[in-house]
Amino acid sequence: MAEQPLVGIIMGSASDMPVMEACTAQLEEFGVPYELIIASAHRNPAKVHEWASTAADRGLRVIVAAAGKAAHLGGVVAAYTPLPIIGVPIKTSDLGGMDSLLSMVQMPSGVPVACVAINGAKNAAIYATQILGAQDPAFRQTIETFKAGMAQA
Ligand code: RP5
Repeated sequence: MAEQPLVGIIMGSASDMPVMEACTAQLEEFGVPYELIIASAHRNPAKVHEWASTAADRGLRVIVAAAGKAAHLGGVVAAYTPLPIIGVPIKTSDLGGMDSLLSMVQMPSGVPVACVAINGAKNAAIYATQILGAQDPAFRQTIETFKAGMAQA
């Protein structure tokens, strides 16, 4: 039987996937089971609603939401779930990702979306694992080992 996904990754377009491969690769290296969906807050709002509103009951513990341009995806997902959201603003051709960053990070009071750097997909995976590690000693150890490795590099 497949492992229960703990991290849910949602991205606005298949065009975000090359950036988000740094997130999936890091989660795989850490042994964190995840699920992945492509759904846009603007193009597929019903799909986003269905996925986000069932995420917690399906066993997910943290969500990574990646989007570019008018990047409302993290905020829309946050509206439908009690789970913590980590936003990944995707670099864009017109405004270099500042559009994505500001759309994602400037959430109104009451609806937080944590936000990593533009194209910060690897950090999103690390942060998601840190959130898991706050409750799960195995993932806490994963992060401690990772940090110890960086200190030796
Ligand atoms: C956003 O629009 C996506 O997250 C993507 O970063 C951006 C461009 O999407 P495509 O036009 O490449 O599908 O919704």
